[in-house]
Amino acid sequence: RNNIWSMRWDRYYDLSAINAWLDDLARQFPSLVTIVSAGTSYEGRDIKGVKISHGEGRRIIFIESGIHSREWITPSTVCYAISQLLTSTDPETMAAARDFDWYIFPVTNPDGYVWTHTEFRLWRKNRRPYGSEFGVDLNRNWNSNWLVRGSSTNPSSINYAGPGPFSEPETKHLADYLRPLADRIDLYLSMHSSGQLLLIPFGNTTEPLANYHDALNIGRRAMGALSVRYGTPYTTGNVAEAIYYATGITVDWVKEHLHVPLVYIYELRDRGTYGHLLPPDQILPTAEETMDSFLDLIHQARRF
Ligand code: ING
Ligand code: ZN
Repeated sequence: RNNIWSMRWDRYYDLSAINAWLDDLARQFPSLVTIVSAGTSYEGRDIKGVKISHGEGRRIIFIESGIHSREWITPSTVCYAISQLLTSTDPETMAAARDFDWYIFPVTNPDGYVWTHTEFRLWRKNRRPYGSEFGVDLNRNWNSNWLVRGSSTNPSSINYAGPGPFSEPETKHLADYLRPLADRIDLYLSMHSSGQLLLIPFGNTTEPLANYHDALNIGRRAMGALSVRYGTPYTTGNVAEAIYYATGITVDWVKEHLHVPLVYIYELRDRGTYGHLLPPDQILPTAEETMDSFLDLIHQARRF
């Protein structure tokens, strides 16, 4: 049987290895780790996550990753964060683990993730068939300005938004899972790659949301903390401003419907040299610097 130390940070893992590791954690840390599920994917796979809690009912930090299956660095990075929350002896990390209920879902698009390991490394969408095509862009399928911008009605597009908002089991079930938690979520993170960006909703407009300036300042400071270890530069800004307009995205729905105070998209390493094919020797540094920024975000969220 494996344990928390059996996951290494110099290689990528497939879905069954990640899920087995999560199950092992629940056995190894029964008082801290609960296996949670955001339901079932189109092909019937469990959307597995962990809850790390030192006592029920604390404020929540929610991390969703792997909604785009080819962005392999995101599950690796959040698995590293899980390992740190459970084993670190750094006082700040221990306090962050102790003071919040952490919900972390490393692979929210399990069918796509399996496909990237077995058939096509650069698959982004889920695997539901539409006509002769496959897959909906799960980061265009949320019920917030669905299909308004940066989305396609064509199933062959990598940005196919689906036949309707929440048409896909992966997004619908995750939304259903989130709703009852909404009042307790302090910080929601949607993990993507690449580009080294920290993005703030909304994706359809550069009009600032109510707390935009606070969110921007908090994000900028956290990216300062991220860059300390290896000098990795990040740009912080509004989604629509920083990259391109897109709607039906997770974070817009979380902000608009759940009113979570702090909501960010991470676009992890790199800035185009390798893109989604980030070499395994960058997993550990990416994960370490990202964890540094999580701790800084939390430090600020406590005061927010
Ligand atoms: N980027 C995300 C995408 O869905 C995003 C996040 C959304 C960025 C909207 C900018 C605007 O396109 C990646 N890399 O998937
Ligand atoms: Zn993405």
